[in-house]
Amino acid sequence: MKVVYSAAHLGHDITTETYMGVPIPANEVAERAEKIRSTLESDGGFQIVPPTEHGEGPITAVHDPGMVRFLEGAWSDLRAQSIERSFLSADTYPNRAMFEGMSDAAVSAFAREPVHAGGRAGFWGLDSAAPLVAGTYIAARSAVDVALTAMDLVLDGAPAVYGLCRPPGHHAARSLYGGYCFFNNAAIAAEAIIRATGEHVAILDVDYHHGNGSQQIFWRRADVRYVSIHADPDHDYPYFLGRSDERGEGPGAGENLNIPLRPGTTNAEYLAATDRALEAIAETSGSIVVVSLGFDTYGLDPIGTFGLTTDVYHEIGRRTASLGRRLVILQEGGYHRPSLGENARAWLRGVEGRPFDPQPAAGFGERGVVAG
Ligand code: SP5
Ligand code: ZN
Repeated sequence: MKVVYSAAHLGHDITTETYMGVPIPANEVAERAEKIRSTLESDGGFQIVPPTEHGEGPITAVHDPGMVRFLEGAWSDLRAQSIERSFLSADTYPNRAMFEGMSDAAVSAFAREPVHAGGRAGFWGLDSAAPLVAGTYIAARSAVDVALTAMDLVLDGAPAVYGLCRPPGHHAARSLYGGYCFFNNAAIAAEAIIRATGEHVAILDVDYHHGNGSQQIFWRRADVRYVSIHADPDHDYPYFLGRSDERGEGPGAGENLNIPLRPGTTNAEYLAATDRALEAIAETSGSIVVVSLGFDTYGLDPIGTFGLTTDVYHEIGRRTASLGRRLVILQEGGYHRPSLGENARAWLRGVEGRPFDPQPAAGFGERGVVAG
């Protein structure tokens, strides 16, 4: 299988994020993608290829151009405003209650994009966990090129291609970045597939978190089915979306399927949810599925609560391929760095129908289960 990878992700290396107001060591770090790349290289069955440039057009097909301009210019604007920071995170978010009682017209007149960098980050940002550094925009652009190059290879006939996207994308909505995500790589690829083929597209999101951005972007769309298995938002980020009664609206009614799962979800429970998700995708007419692939469902993940093991990723990959559709597989989250490479290798070998071949040297095999 071809693996699309760009070293430009290295420019977005983060040391700190904020969790409930407290600075903690960052989870979404450059080492993640390097670990996956080196493990896939050692396997010998994967061919690493660079992305080609696709420009801004496919990005503004799903994102607000104002947000693209903010992300492009934020770092130099910070410097121009003589604000010395090692990273940019929001200072103030426009909580909807700030405008309570005001008419829609008044809100759109007053809730303009602020001038100050801290306010601009709050205007376009979802949370304080996606700090921006000097190389963030270039890295985020490269992740989109990785996704679109994987898509090109699939449109050219490959049955499955893996795009090692970093930063990830599925929390980024049309006019919103956050949750470690800047551009929604999977949504951009799905939209580009529709424009190239005219076919319906399905997105299978198996990251631990609900992909609120992908859901929002395609909420009213009849030509995209978004199916997500994730931690119940009563227990985890992104807290405000991801419930099973969110089914899409208008032409998109019924095209959104959320399968929230409890903390402590086991392999067996997850596989049952996978079968439900795949059944919902099998009902659709398209020939290509975009996979938002996360390994934060792993038993040892530092921010997840599920108990999945490496062997089950092989089985999920195998079942996903048994749909008989071509797959554009894009990396989202997954933060237990020692196991990331093995988990990716297992998933992708499952897709290819190659046997699960655990590497004991990695130290994390099929027993990576932790309690609670
Ligand atoms: C792409 C992706 O996986 N984004 C995830 C963003 C999650 N950000 C909030 C993390 C909240 C962590 N909560 C658990 C803390 C355990 N100490
Ligand atoms: Zn996640």
